[in-house]
Amino acid sequence: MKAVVLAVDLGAESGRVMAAEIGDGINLREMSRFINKPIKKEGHLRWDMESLWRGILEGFTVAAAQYGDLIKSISFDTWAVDFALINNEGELIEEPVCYRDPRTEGLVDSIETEFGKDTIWKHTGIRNLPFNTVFQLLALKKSAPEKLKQAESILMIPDFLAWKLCGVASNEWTNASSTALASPSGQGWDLDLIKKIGLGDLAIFDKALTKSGIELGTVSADIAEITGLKRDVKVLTCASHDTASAAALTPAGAGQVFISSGTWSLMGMISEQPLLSKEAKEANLSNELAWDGRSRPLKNIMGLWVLQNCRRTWNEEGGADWSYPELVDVARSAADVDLVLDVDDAAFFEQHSKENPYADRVVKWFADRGVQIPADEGNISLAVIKGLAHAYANTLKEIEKVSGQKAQAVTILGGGGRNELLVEMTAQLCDCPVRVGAHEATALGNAVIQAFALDLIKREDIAKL
Ligand code: LFR
Repeated sequence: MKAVVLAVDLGAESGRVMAAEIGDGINLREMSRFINKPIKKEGHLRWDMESLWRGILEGFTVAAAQYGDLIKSISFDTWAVDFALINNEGELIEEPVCYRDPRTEGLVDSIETEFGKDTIWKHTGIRNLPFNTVFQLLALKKSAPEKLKQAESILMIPDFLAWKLCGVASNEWTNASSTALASPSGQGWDLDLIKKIGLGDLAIFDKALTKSGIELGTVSADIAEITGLKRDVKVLTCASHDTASAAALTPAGAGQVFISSGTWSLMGMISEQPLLSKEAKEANLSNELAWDGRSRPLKNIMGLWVLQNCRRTWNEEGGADWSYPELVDVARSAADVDLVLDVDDAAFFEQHSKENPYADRVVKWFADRGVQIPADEGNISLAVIKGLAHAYANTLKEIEKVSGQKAQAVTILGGGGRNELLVEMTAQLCDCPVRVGAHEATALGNAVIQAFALDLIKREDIAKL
């Protein structure tokens, strides 16, 4: 083993600190794993940053005890679009709000009416998804403009965690590209757009963006003391948007389509240029940035979120204890129906709640279309998994059309690859080979970019992992 890098990888359901042992290949070992559960606080659904930070420090402590001097660097990747605002005293202005909070309701319509339907797309290559940072900032401007005025930095969640670890405030470019406020080719914040939509008087956009694989600083004295990490451990940027870290593992070559399948399913490709045609816009593709500055056109599909929340209905309300493999087993023996569940229906965006139980929404979706499905775990799970596989196959057709390229293969990266029924159904529906890539793709991509930045692996080896 030549060295160890620590990949902190937070997803919407759980977070983990992984130690990546770098030798001839890369081995990931879990140092800590913790639940991520947003909490309702001061009127909004917020990420519980304190409890996440505790889980992260626990992982650092375990890793420091196990690997000592071998640890060379740390980097963070998380979901995108959410942010922390920091004032000029270096304080957090408020706990970051979760993108599933309904605060942006109605804002897409009002921005489209005032500035035209395609303004944001034309500037950024990003589609108008209501949870995007741009709409969250506009919501905050309406409800608490003083908070925005006080802010000196906007830090996306991984930027914020890196800042807590080394004191350096930066805006890593893959995550910045998800805000719908930056140019699609990595040149930085789009100040014309920012001015046009009324956010131009803010101090938060005066920093240049930071590339992936750059050294920000080293671990602070306080954290070194608490965890046992050495002071000279570097804090690096990886592709801090989790999907961009996973997409770094897309096999090289033309026609390679990835699905980063976790809470969301992000289906897309790596492209030399952003895809900005009318067809790309109509297919609702967003041109986010890849770690190396190329483009990462992709589509958001609601993903395993739907199954995760059905499971919450059964486990939290019904007192059951279903695991995902058990749900796949009962789905296999359920009766099939002809109608395909639209997993992207807006009814499925908000998380499960006692008042609006999630599994019931699936049954209702069918009932609204004249089909009664049995309201048991097997039938509902089957409907969800089948609906997701159909969403993948339909999106593949759109990607092929927009890119003008026949897909050579689809690689399912992330936890979704463990769901054998989903993989089988996807393979049946897609007109090209479907393969399963790394299950821990977001953490692995994070580690690989660190290893590349430290000169421990070659660029051409990244796509082979
Ligand atoms: C996946 C992901 C998606 C992004 C969504 C919200 O974890 O990062 O790429 O659209 O979360 O941030």
